[in-house]
Amino acid sequence: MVSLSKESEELIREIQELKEKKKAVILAHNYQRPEIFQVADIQGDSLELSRAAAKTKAEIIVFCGVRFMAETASILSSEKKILLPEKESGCPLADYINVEQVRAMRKKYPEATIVCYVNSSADVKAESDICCTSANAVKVVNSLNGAKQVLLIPDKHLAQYVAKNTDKQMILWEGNCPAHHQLQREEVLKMKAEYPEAKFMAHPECSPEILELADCVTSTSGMLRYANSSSAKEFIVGTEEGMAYVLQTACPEKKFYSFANTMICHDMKKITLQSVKDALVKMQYLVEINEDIRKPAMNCLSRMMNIV
Ligand code: CIZ
Repeated sequence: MVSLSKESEELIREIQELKEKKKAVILAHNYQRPEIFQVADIQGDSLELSRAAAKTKAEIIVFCGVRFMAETASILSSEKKILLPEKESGCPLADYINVEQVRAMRKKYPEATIVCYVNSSADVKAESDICCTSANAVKVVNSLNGAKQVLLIPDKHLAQYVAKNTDKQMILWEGNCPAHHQLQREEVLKMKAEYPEAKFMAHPECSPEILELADCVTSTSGMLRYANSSSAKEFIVGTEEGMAYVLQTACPEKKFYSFANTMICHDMKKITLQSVKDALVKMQYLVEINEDIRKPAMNCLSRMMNIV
């Protein structure tokens, strides 16, 4: 479906050869550029990819995603070499909170259980009690028997969404994903007017005003399941624009409309075929987590993985 230049085709061939020679695997997040999927062994959301990283026998993993995702893979598989093709591929949402701020919040709310969204740095995970993803946030919070107060960091909108689906008292943190946060109600209403038969799927990182317009609020993996099982033929995709390509490939007989001008994660798009090739040739950029952070961060992730 994706049309490739001669140069891209050549890069794809070279990457396939390098991958085989070095016995590496390439993991690609759902928000990557379409041409990256041509070289990926596994594609999915951050949790699916980290699980795959922990399972693979390969010693080298090229993680086509953003830094916190490669860090999560490294926490779960410290014996493997995890390479992030672009050093500067970060996450503005993860940058909303640091370790000192988590410690200050723990002092302020000593009774609260701290749940950190997977979109957070390794050292923030190490300071938190349990992790969650957009696919399991409600389930994780509701599993916290005895916890009356829950501080969910760093995404305010995800915490607001969970608050609607739990009887626990949620404490919010002022963080957001710019690609989801900037979607405006008017843009959604315009799209709905243009495609009146379409179901609107929205990611829980969108604001409450957007979520109240949605037919389905879910993660990227949830969107794939919803689109696959729904009898609807058209869908408006309320998450990073790259997801429309993933959905279109999975359901070629249906139609998907994205907010291509608004919902772009520029950090995800930093990764190119050239940077993937360079990663394999130069073995760059190695993501390693110090043991004193890795162990508590691993506990935070394991607690989540034992629930879901
Ligand atoms: O957890 C992920 O991969 C993210 C950031 C989004 C999603 O819903 O898959």
